[in-house]
Amino acid sequence: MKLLVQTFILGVAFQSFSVFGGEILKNGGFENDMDSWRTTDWKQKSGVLSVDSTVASSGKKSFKLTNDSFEQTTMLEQDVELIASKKYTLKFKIKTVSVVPQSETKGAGAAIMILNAGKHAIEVSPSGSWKQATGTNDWQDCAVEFSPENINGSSKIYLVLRKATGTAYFDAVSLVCDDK
Ligand SMILES: [Ca+2]
Repeated sequence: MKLLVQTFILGVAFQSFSVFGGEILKNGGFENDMDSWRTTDWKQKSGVLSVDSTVASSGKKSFKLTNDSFEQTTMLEQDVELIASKKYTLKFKIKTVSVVPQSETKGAGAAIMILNAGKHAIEVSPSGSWKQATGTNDWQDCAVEFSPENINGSSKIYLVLRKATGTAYFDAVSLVCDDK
């Protein structure tokens, strides 16, 4: 009987941990190809996007976004559930090849953003929060903590190559809730 009770308590503790301390994203390393991700369907011009099995920071695959015109914005998305005022950590790896932003265009370049009800919760790249990566860089780490003030319904995370030519690779994308 004692053993049963202990097992039950351990089970409850583990469940709490997986809800509040666990990884929110699925397939953030793209080892299962497009599983849990989808191409963002919108009216603006899009470039080309695909799982890439020749370049990876971990495992064997990464995700590749390529634009050949400044008019293109290319995005991949996944649904995430965020709770207002909770603390989150977003981490990922990004590699860029000849990313050239359209001149005098706000938000041009490569980044990850999270939107809730169409509004930014966060956008970040190794250049900083609310900034985008450009140029040619081997794999760089990016990590940011954020806490959304208001949440209205479901949220989405996007890998973005916006109003810039060139190629951006993403891998090891992780979103964790830090609040216990
Ligand atoms: Ca990978």
